[in-house]
Amino acid sequence: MSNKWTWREGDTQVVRSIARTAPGCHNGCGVLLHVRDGRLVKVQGDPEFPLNRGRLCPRCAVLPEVVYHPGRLQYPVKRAGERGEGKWQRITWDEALDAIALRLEEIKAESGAESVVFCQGTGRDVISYHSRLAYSFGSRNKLIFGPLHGNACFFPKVTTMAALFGDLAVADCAQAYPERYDYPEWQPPECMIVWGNEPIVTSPDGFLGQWVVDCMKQGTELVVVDPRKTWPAAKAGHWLQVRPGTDAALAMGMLHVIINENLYDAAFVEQWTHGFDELKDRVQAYPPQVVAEITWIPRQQIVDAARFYATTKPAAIQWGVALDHSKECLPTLQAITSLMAITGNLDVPGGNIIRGQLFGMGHLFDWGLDLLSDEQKQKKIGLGRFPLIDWMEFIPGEMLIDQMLSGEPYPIRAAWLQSTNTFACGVADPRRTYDAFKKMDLNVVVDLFMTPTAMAFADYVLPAATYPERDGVYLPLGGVTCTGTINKAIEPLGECRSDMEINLELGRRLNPEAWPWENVGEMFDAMLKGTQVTFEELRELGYLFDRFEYRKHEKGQLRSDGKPGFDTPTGKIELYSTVLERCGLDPLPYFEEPPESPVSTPDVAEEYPLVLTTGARVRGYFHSEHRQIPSLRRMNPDPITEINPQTAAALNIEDGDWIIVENQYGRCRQRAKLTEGLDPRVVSAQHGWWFPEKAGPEPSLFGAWESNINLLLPSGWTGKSGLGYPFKTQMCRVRKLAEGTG
Ligand SMILES: Nc1nc2c(c(=O)[nH]1)N[C@H]1C(S)=C(S)[C@@H](COP(=O)(O)OP(=O)(O)OC[C@H]3O[C@@H](n4cnc5c(=O)[nH]c(N)nc54)[C@H](O)[C@@H]3O)O[C@H]1N2
Ligand SMILES: Nc1nc2c(c(=O)[nH]1)N[C@H]1C(S)=C(S)[C@@H](COP(=O)(O)OP(=O)(O)OC[C@H]3O[C@@H](n4cnc5c(=O)[nH]c(N)nc54)[C@H](O)[C@@H]3O)O[C@H]1N2
Ligand SMILES: [Mo]
Repeated sequence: MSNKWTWREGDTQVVRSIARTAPGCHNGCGVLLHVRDGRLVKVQGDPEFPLNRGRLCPRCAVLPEVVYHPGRLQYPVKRAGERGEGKWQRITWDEALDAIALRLEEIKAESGAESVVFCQGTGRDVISYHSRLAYSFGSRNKLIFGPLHGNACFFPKVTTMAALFGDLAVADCAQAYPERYDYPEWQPPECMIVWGNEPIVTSPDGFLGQWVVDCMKQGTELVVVDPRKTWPAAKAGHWLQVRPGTDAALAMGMLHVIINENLYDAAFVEQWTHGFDELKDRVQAYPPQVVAEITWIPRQQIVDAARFYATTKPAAIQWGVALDHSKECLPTLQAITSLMAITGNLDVPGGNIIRGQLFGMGHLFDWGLDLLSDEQKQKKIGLGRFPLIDWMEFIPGEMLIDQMLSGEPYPIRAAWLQSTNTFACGVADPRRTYDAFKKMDLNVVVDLFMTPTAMAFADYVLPAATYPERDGVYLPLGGVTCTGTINKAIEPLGECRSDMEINLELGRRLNPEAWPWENVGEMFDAMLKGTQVTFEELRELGYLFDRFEYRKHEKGQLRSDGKPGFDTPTGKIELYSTVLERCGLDPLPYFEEPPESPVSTPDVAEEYPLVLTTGARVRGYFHSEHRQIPSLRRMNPDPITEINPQTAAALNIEDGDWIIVENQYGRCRQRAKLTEGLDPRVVSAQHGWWFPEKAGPEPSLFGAWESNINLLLPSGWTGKSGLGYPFKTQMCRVRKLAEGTG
């Protein structure tokens, strides 16, 4: 890099950093933080950071508005009235941490460490420290990465790929090299399927959507599978407008075409895959005509897209959370992985590249696991219930809520909620979650703002620092192999502290031996142990890319025994999965109707005729965050449900009308947005809505009961594998909200 990490420009100090959390984001984009008189005045994309090359999302660009928002929590508080009354007493950090540690120790002495659960929402920067806090306390009951229900964010993909080929693959946009598109061996995908994903808006799991646009400029043609006409869908050579929840059928139909028309890579299949004949037999049940009826996609479009993907080399698949958001998502992900494999697009330039050393992610989500005794490890909720995910260092959220309510097989008594707005966003069936957390003896929330979750449940609320207010280690999420430092640019507001500092301070009180570091700097050195640089050295370097190569499977770089092949029991990519078979699951992919749909429950569909997909992300918000940030709120002032004009007209709904979206589980209020880009039989509703401007105390909870689409999503629908949850496949009806009612 040309400059050091900080320098002066006139009256401005510029600090080079990596955008992570807080506030929420999945990624690490290089930023230049401009500071004048100790105040953050401007954020720019860092043109020299290889991943984003100077570009930023609007949420990053308005960072000063978040940092200096008058609603920021600035002091630790303790509940002074009843839970939900909104009465708080300011206390010092020492008082707060001492009291929390004492109470946690009491609960541990009475009921065991496992009776305390550590919750975190989607993959934010706090993951490693949160994990270590749980383990060092003695509890393996930990939720990280995503929604509380059903392991339905990113990790289903990690698990499926680990089972089928022992590693993690991502679409190759040259993100593995600092030279990026200039790296001589890289070539752009000629075809990219964007499947159940809107990368331009979401940049999910460390994959930046701008890379798709960069590739398009270099000739990549898109195939987009999405019920909504998104920007990539509008630009795609093939847009497959799938019925929500039927992606597995589509993938099976594409496999049918590719296999029966001999468009697969026969040499690759022969040498590197296991179970092709069984897969071939299985896909015979999915001829394009049958799949067209299931998915609502015209037959010829399915055939054309399958042929295009199979005959265009190289071809990549970039997939999103919509595929995880069905009841049993494993077979969908399995069928799509099979598409990558039989076309020979895995581990090659411009295809889906394999990260290598999947378990190198270690520190990210299991830091400190070695601190747990074997006995405590065995007490993890759900162990043995879903054998495929036993190795995952998080618990099935659904089972947690059950256990919080029932106390069986052992009581859950306290929750540490760090970086999750569980109640307003992360769960299906918020009523049940509300009851469960109200039962706890102790709830601690660490957040930036007073959220509905903090208001409803917290006994203590601790104020977290945003990323410009602190140092940190950037560990990549997903397939990127670049590490760097987050560099503090300004002093924290009030008494805010970084999550890292909070966990170090509390950890020290609970288990000093597990937190031997004098300060966070020493702790970061320990985090970076595997990289052979210290935190300060890395800060000077700016970033560090792992060595990355293509065709690792040919060179024996994917298996611990050093032999060519893949890290699976057969040494090959398992189209027929022996791992799933051993777990009591179907070894081959298949399609299953969503639990409620016009096909599986025609009686429900009679009353609630519209298919409801929820939570398609919007640019200005990260889940339930940012509703209080004026320039972001202006981009999307109200909760939106998208409806086809034809459907709306029949219901006398006009663009901008307030409507009720409802089904047998619940209802909420959103605003209609009419769009031709949606099938008349489908509606798409935003998630994560609450209103920071409304009253906080119960019963309002910042209006979190009013427009919360998750009230329409039932609990109890985890599938056999434990992967997936039907966030995107419900049924509903909509009606116009009469003036003055609600
Ligand atoms: N209906 C529906 N529901 C969904 C989804 C959907 O598609 N449809 N998607 C689901 C998915 S995939 C996910 S991942 C979950 C996400 O669910 P959550 O992760 O619970 O998302 P948020 O509601 O944004 O909660 C994050 C909270 O943490 C705070 N925060 C942000 N960054 C930090 C930080 O670094 N430190 C601390 N201490 N606090 C921080 C924010 O202010 C916010 O209050 O939602 C799920 N819910
Ligand atoms: N701006 C912003 N970015 C975010 C987030 C955020 O809240 N805001 N959240 C982060 C998190 S935790 C996650 S998990 C990622 C998720 O990011 P994405 O994977 O992009 O997920 P979504 O936006 O939920 O949905 C992507 C697309 O899937 C489509 N879709 C809906 N139902 C179906 C279906 O059944 N099948 C198919 N094929 N497509 C369907 C939607 O119309 C949408 O266009 O984004 C991350 N990035
Ligand atoms: Mo997520």
